[in-house]
Amino acid sequence: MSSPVSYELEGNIGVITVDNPPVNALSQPVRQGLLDAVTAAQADGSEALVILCAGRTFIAGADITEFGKPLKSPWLPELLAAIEASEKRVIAAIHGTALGGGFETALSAHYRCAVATAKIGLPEIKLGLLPGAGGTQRTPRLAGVQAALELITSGTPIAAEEGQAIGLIDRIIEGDLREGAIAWARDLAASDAPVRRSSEQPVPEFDPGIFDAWRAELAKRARGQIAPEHIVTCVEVGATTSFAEGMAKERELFMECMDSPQSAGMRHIFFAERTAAKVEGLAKDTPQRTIAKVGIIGGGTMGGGIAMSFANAGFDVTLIEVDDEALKRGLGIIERNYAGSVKRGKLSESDAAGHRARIAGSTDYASLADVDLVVEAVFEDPELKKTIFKKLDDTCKTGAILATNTSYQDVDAIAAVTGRPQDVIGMHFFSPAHIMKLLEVVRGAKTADDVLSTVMGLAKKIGKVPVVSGVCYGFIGNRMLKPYGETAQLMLLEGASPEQIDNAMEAWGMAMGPLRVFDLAGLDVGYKARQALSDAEKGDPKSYRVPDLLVELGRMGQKSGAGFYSYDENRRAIPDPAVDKLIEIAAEDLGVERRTITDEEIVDRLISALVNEGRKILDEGIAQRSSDIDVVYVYGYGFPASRGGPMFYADNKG
Ligand code: T1G
Ligand code: NAD
Repeated sequence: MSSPVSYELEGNIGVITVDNPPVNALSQPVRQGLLDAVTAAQADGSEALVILCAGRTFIAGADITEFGKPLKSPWLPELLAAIEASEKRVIAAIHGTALGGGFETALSAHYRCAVATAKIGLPEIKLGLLPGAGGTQRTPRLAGVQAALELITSGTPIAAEEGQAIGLIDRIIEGDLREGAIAWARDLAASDAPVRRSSEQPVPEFDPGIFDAWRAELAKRARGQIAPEHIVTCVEVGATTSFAEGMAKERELFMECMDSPQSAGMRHIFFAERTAAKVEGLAKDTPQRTIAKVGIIGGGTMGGGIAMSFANAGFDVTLIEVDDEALKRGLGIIERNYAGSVKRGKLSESDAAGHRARIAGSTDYASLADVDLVVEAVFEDPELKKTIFKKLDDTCKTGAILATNTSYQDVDAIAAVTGRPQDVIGMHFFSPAHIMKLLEVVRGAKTADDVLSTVMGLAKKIGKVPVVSGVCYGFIGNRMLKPYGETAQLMLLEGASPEQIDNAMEAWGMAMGPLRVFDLAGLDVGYKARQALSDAEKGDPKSYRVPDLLVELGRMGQKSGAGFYSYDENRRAIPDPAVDKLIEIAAEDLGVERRTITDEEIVDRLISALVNEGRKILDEGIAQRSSDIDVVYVYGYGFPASRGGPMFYADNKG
C-alpha cells in the first residue's frame, strides 16, 4: 500500500506532502512516512524542507480512531523530535485547521507559514486530553505562558493572523500556499536562516504566580475535570525547569488523561455526534433539496431564536406573526438578542447588522409562497398547528419542506392534514434556539428520504447537531425528561429537599439540577398540559402534586419570581422554607413516609430513570442507536460530556 506521505525535491527544496483524507490525521502510516521523508532529506541536496498537506486541511490531529488501542511507533513525540532535530531548516505550510498533533507538528518545524483563512489550535481539552506531543512545551516558548495557557485550556482554534500576532505563525502566504511556501523556503535557504528549534528557546518572562491564578480560574470553569489542571502543571514544569523535564511531565499526565473515564466519555461524544448525522438505510448520495429562503411561523420564545439560527448561517428569513403588534414584539426579541451578542463580544456590530437584515417580518402567509422551508413555532396547540399546516399546504410551492418545532404533538397527525405528508418533518429546536446546538429531527411515517437527508444536511449548515427521532410523545429528550422529573418529585416527597437534589446532580456534573430546570422552563407549562388530561392519563399524583400546588399558589418558577425556589433580582435560586413545608404537607396527604436520602441514591435513581426510558426508546426504534441518545442528552439537557451520555455511562457502570 503506498504511503500517505510523498517526498520530492523541487530544486534545493525538499517538499513533503501528507495526503491522508479526510483530515490528514496522524495515523501510523502518516507518522512513518513523515519520519522516512525527514530522514531521507538529511542526506540529499535539499537546503530546506516544506511540510504541507493535500486536501482540505493541514493535519487535524492525532488519529483519534487509534486511541484506546496499543500505540504503534513511531510515537508522535519521537517523530516531532526528529523533525526538530533536522539539520535542514523545516517550514510547515498550513491551510484549513492545524489542530492538536497537527499543530504540534508545525511547532516542531523551525518556521511556520499559513494562508490567512487557516486556523491553528490545541483542542485536546475537548477530548479530556492535553497536547501530548510537545504542545505544552513549545507553545509557551514561542508565545509566552499566558497566551499558551489561553490557547490550550480553551481548546478554541485561532485565526492565522492571531497566531502570527503571538509568535506562533511567522508569515501569512498570499495566493497559492505550495508556491508561496517553497519560495519562502528558498529565501530562507539563500539567507542562510538558522535552524530555529523552539525547544531551545527560553520561555519569555512570566509572573510566577500565573500558574496558581490559572488553577483557581479553571477549578471554577471546568469543575471536576482533570485535564485542565494537568495542562497548567505541564506548562509550569516546562517553564520553571527544562524542556526535557516538561516533556517527561507532559507524557506522564497525557497518559493519565488518555486512560481516564472522562476522556473516554468525551471521545465517545466526539464520534457519537458525527455518527448521529448518519441515517441508517439512507443512501449517502440521497439528493438534497436546495434551501435558500426560510419561513418561520411564530416569533415567540422559539421562533425568534430559530429565525436567528438561519439568518446567522446566511439564509433569508421571513418571520410570520398573527398581527403587527406580535410581529413587532417578535422582532424586538431578535434585536435584543443581537444587541446582547454584540455587547458580549460574540458578534461584531456589522455581522449582527448583516444577520438582522436577513430577517423580514410579515403577517401575510402569502409571503411564504416561494420559501423552500417553513418552520412552524406557534403555541403548543394541536388544532392551531393543523390549521396552520392546512394554510401552508395551500400557500407554499411544490417541494417546500414543512417542518414543525412542536415539543409533543404527533407529527404524523399534522402531516395528515396536508396533501403532501412526504414533505412534512419535525425540527425540534431547544431553548434558547439560537444557542442550544441540539436539533431533534422527527421523521414522520411518510417523510420522504430526500426531505430527511436535506434537513440533516441543513442542521450542520446552521451549526446544529442533528439526531433523528421517530414519532412518540416527547420524541427522545423530553420523553426521557418525564420519568427523570417524576423521580425527582417522588424524592422530594420522600424527604430530599429541592437544593439537595439539585446540588447532588450538579456536583455529579449536570449543568443544572432538575428542579432548577423546571423553574427555568416554567411550572405552568406542565400544569396547563395536565389540565387537558384525565386523572388516569395524569399518572401517579405523587409525580405532579407538588408542582400543581406551587402553580396554584402562583409560583410558576423564575418567570414569576418563585417556584421550587424563590429568586432574587439576579435570578439566583434561594431555598424557600415555605416550599419545604408545602412538600411535607403533600407527603402526609399522599401517605408518603419521609426519610433521609443520600446524594448517591439521588444520582443513582435519577440517572437510572433516564437510562431505563432510553432503553425503551431504543427497543421501540424511536432512536437509531444508543449513542444518539447520548448526543441528545449532552447537547440538549446539560448532561456532562465527560461522562459520555446516559447510555454510555450506564454501559460502563455495568
Ligand atoms: N482523527 C480521526 N478522524 C478524525 C479526526 C481525528 N483527529 N478529526 C476528524 N476526523 C474524522 C471525523 O470522524 C469524520 O469522519 C471526518 O474526519 C470529518 O470530520 C497528540 C492527542 C478537523 C475541524 O480534536 O475538530 O492530536 O464521519 O465531520 O466538520 O496532542 O473534525 O467522515 O467518517 O468533524 O469539517 C486533536 C478533531 C486530536 C480535531 C473538521 N484534534 N476534529 O470538521 O468534519 S487529539 C482534534 C475536528 C491530538 C495530540 C493529541 C473536526 C475538523 P467521518 P468532521 P468537519
Ligand atoms: P410562545 O408562546 O413563546 O410563542 C408562540 C408564538 O406563536 C407567539 O408569539 C404567537 O403570537 C405566535 N402565533 C400564534 N398563532 C399564530 C399564527 N396563527 N400565526 C403566526 N404566529 C402565531 O411559544 P414558544 O415557547 O416559542 O413555543 C412555540 C413552539 O415551540 C411550541 O410548539 C413549543 O412546544 C415548541 N418548543 C418550545 C420550547 C421552549 O422551551 N419554549 C422548546 C422547544 C420547542
